[in-house]
Parts: sequence; C-alpha cells; structure tokens
Amino acid sequence: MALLEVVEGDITQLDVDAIVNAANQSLLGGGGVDGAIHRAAGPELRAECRLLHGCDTGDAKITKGYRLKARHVIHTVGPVWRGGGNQEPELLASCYSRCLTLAEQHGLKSIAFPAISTGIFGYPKEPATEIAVRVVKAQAYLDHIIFCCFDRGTADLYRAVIARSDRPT
Ligand code: AR6
Repeated sequence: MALLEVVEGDITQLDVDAIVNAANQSLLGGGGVDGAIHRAAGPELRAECRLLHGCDTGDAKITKGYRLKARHVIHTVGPVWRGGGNQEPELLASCYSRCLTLAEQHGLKSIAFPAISTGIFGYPKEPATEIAVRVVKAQAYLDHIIFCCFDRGTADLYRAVIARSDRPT
C-alpha cells in the first residue's frame, strides 16, 4: 500500500518523480496550476508540449520537468463541469488512472496530484475528491502519492475523505 499524503502548498515546489498538471486540451499553458507549472518549469516545457499535439479530456501525456524539482510533468485534461450528467465523473476518474498508468510505464515511484478540474473547470470539490481518493487507492505500483492542496479547506476535505475511505463499511 502506497503512502498517501496530503500536503498544503504549491505543487511546483515538490521534489517527486512527477507532478500532475491540470491542463487544457491544447497543452500550451493557461491559468491556475497550469500557469504556475509552466512559469516554474520554463519555456522548454512549452516547447516539448508543442510536440504532443494536444490531449483529449480524460487522457494524459508526460514530459520532462525542466527547471522544476520534479523530474517529470504528467499533463492531464480534466472535464469542465456541466452539471454532472455529461460523463464528468468517468472522465475525472480516467484522468487519475491515466496519470497512474503513465507513471508506472515510466518506472516512477512518487507522484503529486493537484485537485484536477476543481478550479477554473468548476467540478464540485467533494465528489472530485472522492473520485481522486478512490482511484489512487486502487493502484498498486507507486510508493508515494501526494495530494497537493492549494488551501487549508481543500486539504481538510482530502483528509476527511481519506479517513472516511479507510473505515470499514
Ligand atoms: N499548486 C497546487 N494547486 C494549485 C496551484 C498550485 N500552484 N494553483 C492552483 N491550484 P485549476 P482546473 C489548485 O483552475 O479546474 C487552466 O487555465 C486550485 O486551487 O488550476 O482543472 C488550464 O489551462 C484548484 O484546487 O485547474 C485549464 O484551462 C486546482 O489546483 C483549466 O485551468 C485546480 O484548479 C483547468 O482547470
């Protein structure tokens, strides 16, 4: 069972094998955590992303980490929240599982996730957190998984959802 950790702070500062970027389909940068990662990694990241020709919602692609402490960035495209009846839960779960699969395929043992889709893309935080915790707990390859939360409220929510998921049903 991997170590599951909740960290409050800026994902660009983490020293892990890969940080996950909550990107958009262009993979060419944006606001939120995407903007922060591109600023911290430097222009080489955008240059590599340009070669990837975008990414579908629910899928993920990997690049190097350039000026980041993290060795890689796994870019995933979460769903835009449109009320919940448009495959949003399945697509969000697919983001987490595609990131974990890519990490495994590249032999990576530690990964940090932001709260994908819960900022600009508007996914409600609690159901998004439940999906993140469920998918991550089902994986068996990585040693260390961090949920990197930008604020205290999000970190508290992750801790509560993890505690709930640890209780026998
Ligand atoms: N470290 C950790 N978490 C962060 C950071 C950071 N440096 N900055 C923001 N967050 P968002 P989305 C949190 O909007 O909803 C971009 O323009 C933030 O508080 O970054 O998937 C892309 O290009 C929130 O909890 O991503 C897309 O167009 C979480 O990260 C679009 O936004 C995700 O918020 C993607 O929207």
